[in-house]
This record gives sequence, C-alpha cells and structure tokens, in this order.
Amino acid sequence: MRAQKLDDATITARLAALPAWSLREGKLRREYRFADFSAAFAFMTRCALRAEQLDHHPEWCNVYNRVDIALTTHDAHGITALDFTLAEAMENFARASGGSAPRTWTASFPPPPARRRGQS
Ligand code: H2B
Repeated sequence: MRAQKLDDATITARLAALPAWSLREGKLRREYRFADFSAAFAFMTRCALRAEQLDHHPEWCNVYNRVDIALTTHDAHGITALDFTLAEAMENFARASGGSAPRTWTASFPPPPARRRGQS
C-alpha cells in the first residue's frame, strides 16, 4: 500500500526537524546552492539513486549550481512520510556535496557601506 497523506499538524511538526524546508502550494520545498555544476549534479545523482530505491521521485530544477526541489506524493495528492524520507536523505546528500541554502537578499541588500572607525 502506498503511503498515506499526512495531516497539516503532522507536516508542521515534522518540518520543525527540517528548518530549511518549507511548505508551499502543497509541496515540501527547498533550494540548494553548490560550488558549481559538478557538485550540484553529484548531489542530484545521489538523490536520483535513492529516489529509485524508494520509488519516490522529486520534482526538481537544476540551473548550473542551483537545485530547486519540490516534494509531494502524486498518488496520495499530498505530503506523505515518503516526502520526509526523501527530504531527510537530500539533506544528508547535500551536506556531503557541500550544499548550502541560497543567500537570501533581504532588505539590507545591497549591504550598507562599511563603517569607518569613529563613525556611529
Ligand atoms: N513519486 C512521487 N513523488 N509521487 C508518487 O506518487 C510516485 C512517485 N509514484 N514515483 C510512483 C513513482 C508511481 O507512479 C509508480 C508507478 O510506482
């Protein structure tokens, strides 16, 4: 039997263990940045092999060193434990491939000019 769709409270609780992941439009999402294409593709290769073992496959997009991921269980029309299993595997693989969260450009971008000594 395929995995059962998780309820919102369970998804929220399990997301607490995956701080870089978020729920958007019914999918678990994460963006990774790597040193270069080679590192990004090494990560994707590891994920692809695990996805085949699990028979659970990501929606993803790769552009050079960036890998954008969306996980959902199509058969269940929602998030299941399989999505968390794959997300957790991806976190481990990303660590092994030197992945990081993208820099988020906040209100302080561009950064303020460096203060000179004596300036408040
Ligand atoms: N991957 C994902 N993400 N969701 C699914 O429902 C799914 C899958 N179903 N991989 C599997 C394959 C199914 O289509 C095959 C027939 O096992």
